[in-house]
Amino acid sequence: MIRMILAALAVVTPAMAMAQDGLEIRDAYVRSANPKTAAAFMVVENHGGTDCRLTGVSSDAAERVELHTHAEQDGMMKMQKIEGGIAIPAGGEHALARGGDHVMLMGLTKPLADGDGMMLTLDFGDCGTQQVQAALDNDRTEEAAEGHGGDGDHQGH
Ligand SMILES: [Cu+2]
Repeated sequence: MIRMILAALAVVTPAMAMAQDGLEIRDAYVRSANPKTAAAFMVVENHGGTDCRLTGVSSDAAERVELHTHAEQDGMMKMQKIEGGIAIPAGGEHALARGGDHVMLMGLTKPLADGDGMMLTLDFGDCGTQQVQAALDNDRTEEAAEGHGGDGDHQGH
């Protein structure tokens, strides 16, 4: 019996190790100000030697999932859809953070309560897909993304 369990573990482990190679998602969480929409934030790290691009996100938690960013239009910050995806350079990282890039979930299949989780599937094209669990946390402040000195940060001031 024990031998069978060990054999099963040996089969599963290599696949798990591979998933850790290259892209890593951390600090994923969701905010939702109303029962119909939510936004997800996270930091994507690329530990691999290949440039990757986040081309889309899917989730069972909403009817429509889009990549959005904030851009200034006529002196006002407005959300707009990102065309062409988000580049995650080899050895670099990109923060999806409040006031910037985010995953927009429209048409929530059910309203979210604090702590409710959802599964997001991130499509990185040739770099494969990554799944991440994100929970609703409307009280979260942006301290985890502090020191955002990346070059993905283009505020026009
Ligand atoms: Cu949005």
